[in-house]
Amino acid sequence: MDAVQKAKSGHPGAPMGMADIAEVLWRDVLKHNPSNPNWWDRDRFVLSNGHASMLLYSLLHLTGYPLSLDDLRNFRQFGSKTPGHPERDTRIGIETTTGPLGQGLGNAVGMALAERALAATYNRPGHLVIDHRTYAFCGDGCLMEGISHEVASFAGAQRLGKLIVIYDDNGISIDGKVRGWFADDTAMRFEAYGWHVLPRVDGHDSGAISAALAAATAADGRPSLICCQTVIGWGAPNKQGSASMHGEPVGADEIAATRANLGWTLPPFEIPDDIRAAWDLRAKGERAERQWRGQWEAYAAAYPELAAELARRMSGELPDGFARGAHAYAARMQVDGAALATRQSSQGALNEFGPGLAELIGGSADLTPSNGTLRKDSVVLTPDRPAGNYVHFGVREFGMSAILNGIAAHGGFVPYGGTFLTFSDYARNAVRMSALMRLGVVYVYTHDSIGLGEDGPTHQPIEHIASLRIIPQTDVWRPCDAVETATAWRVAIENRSGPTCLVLTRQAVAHQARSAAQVAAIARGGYVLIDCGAAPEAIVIATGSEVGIAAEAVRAANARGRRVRLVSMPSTNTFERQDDAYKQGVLPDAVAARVAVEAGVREPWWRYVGIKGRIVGIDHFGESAPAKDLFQHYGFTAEHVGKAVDAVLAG
Ligand SMILES: Cc1ncc(C[n+]2csc(CCOP(=O)(O)OP(=O)(O)O)c2C)c(N)n1
Ligand SMILES: [Mg+2]
Repeated sequence: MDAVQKAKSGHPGAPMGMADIAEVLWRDVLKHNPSNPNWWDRDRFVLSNGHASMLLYSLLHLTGYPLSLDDLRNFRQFGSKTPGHPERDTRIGIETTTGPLGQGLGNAVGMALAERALAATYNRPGHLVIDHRTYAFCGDGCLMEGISHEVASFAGAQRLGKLIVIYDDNGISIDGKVRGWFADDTAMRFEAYGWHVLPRVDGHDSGAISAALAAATAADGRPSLICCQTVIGWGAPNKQGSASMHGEPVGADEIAATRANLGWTLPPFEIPDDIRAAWDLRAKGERAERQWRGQWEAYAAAYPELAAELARRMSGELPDGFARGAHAYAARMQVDGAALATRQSSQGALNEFGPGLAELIGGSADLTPSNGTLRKDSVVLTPDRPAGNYVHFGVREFGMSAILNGIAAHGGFVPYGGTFLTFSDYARNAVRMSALMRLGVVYVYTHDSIGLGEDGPTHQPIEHIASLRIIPQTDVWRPCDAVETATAWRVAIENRSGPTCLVLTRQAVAHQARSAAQVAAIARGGYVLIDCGAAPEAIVIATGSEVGIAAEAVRAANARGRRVRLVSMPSTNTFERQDDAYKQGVLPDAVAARVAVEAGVREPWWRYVGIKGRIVGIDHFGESAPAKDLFQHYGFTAEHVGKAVDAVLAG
């Protein structure tokens, strides 16, 4: 209340309304060590209703995490550790970034899935080195969001028994009393998903909350939903229960009235010693972790190899030799010279890398055969096979992506998930959250252009590649053959600080000849694929399935005595990070005659071709027809690219 007032912005209502619940959960139930927020076997806590951030910050401060009173005073200020919505920072106990309502629930489902998979893989009889729960708070908003259906339905089917969600059932959202727009029977809804539901718990009665949490933690393999009836802004005598408590400072008069009502006589940001002592959980947390360390040492002595692998995975290090093996694989693909669809090459790379990467967990949103996401070493993860490494996410692109974020945030995994590129925007905000949190999630997006053919414009991405490229801290790769695909997968797996989108074809593509140096240059995002001996007169830049077409055009022009260079540019984001000398070496300023070729909107390419350049792209929707006919009709042919080259050469 005081921090929101000081910031003159924020959301006091949910923190005040959920304070009684939080007190019981954080002080009595949650297994955590404020002195070591990164202890692997801590319970995970997700504040899905992220607007209640001040509740989380208060809990972290009071229980002894490195978050000071000054940090609380600096709520919502530039550079503070207490931004408007919680931003993932495991040094201070914030497990995931929340605020976009509903996604926190998806993250929590991913964390619970990750915990169960690790426990099933590494625990041994008498050695429960992975044994924690995932708790999430959510509000009406989270449960109105469609994604809550996706992930709750999935969690029910997966029987994620160590997931406990606490619903802040206060009947209020921003527009007022929710009854007019949210009249679900939430308890029945979650029962229908196969959850263990504890309905109508008084969220201001510590005994009732305690009993509900005890029942939830004792549950029988079903995830639990505790529906807590609360009053938003609890304690503010004139404003509690009203929507005005949601997102406005309480106001000086009402704050004074609240102090009087609660019998709180101290000024803002003053915490009496006895209360501080009662909340300080450092000693308790250290004891809990110490006990766990004892178990860990016994485990490591009994199972040294398992312990080493688990420790490596939790540290985020890839196995020794991964890079070496992956480079050798790309070299082998160069020699093989197979002309496959890049989605098939992607599956080949997964088959190659999977067996040596215990952390590689993946799946698809019900497009497994199309996405090529299943590997030779895949074992389908089910409640009966919880140590599996392949997840059927069902037709839930957004849910899948938020779950992948949760798996990545939990630690111990390199997660990937597939769908058609055109449905990436069903999931888009979760991709954005991967980027914002710098989570190394790999998105496998197949059927990447009108080249998918007969399924027609609903399924043919046009603007998607461009729109993914502009998400900050996100790498998009659109490889042109098996060699570029192998490299793209390697760098995606190596990239543990942001998402990678692999954009792959449905249809077969040509194999490109390369020297060893060219194979090595792929990882720079853009490189000279075909050169012309002397200084080029023109440069063609192409990606993915259009590289083969552009190569034909460039070869034809050079055979006629022109000097045209072909640059393959599988990842513009990666190319942009190269030093100027490298970029100039590939795309010298002196060569202004340029053509770009990509079966997507032309927008991203102006920066590379300049206003006098030409772009062979597609700025309108496609049509249902065989891919060959569409490519012909819309100008993705060597002949048409050749004409564009002639045009730029003619100035
Ligand atoms: C995806 C998304 N849409 C909209 C918002 C804006 N928003 C923030 S809180 C909120 C209402 C939430 O209601 P509820 O969860 O009941 O929170 P309470 O008012 O009870 O704290 C809305 C619409 C958001 N944060 N995320
Ligand atoms: Mg509400």
